[in-house]
Amino acid sequence: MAKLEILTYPDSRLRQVAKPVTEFNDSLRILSENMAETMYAAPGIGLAAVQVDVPLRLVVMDLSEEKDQLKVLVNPEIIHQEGTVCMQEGCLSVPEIYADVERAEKVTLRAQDINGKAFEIEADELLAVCIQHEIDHLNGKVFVDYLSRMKRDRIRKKLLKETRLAVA
Ligand code: GNR
Ligand code: NI
Repeated sequence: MAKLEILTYPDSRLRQVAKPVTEFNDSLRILSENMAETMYAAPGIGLAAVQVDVPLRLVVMDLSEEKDQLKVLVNPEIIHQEGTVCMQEGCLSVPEIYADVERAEKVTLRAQDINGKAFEIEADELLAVCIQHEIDHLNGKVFVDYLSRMKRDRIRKKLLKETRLAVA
């Protein structure tokens, strides 16, 4: 297993629109294992392949307390949604920034597992929010896109400055 580098906003590679996974092979398995290791180490509750610069429709997630319930979502799609909620979100690609975002309250997700077998999940609360947050990443979208231009600009400048300091 290997830990992967997580891209930081405003890296333009976070804007990649991920392509559907068509081959359920060992390289997909290895990628999902490495993404899980990266997510657990961060630590985070979800990670989309676009965040590690792999433009494929692949997400790992684990919202369990014990961190022993990994979900691998391949080609995830929301097939039903209802209601609205506002929840404070964070993102491993936007370190140490938290802001309220409005999302659907309940979603039905259709996805494939690591072997290509289709399944559905009905989700609410944090799981529903996390699913929408991860699918946004697969479409090149980051949660700060929902904030005002002023807030987004402030976040962009802060993170650019931190990245420059890290490189120097
Ligand atoms: O670890 C994460 N926590 C989180 C909290 C509230 C709403 C969404 C998230 S997802 C985030 C990990 C991440 O950046 N996934 O893309
Ligand atoms: Ni994120």
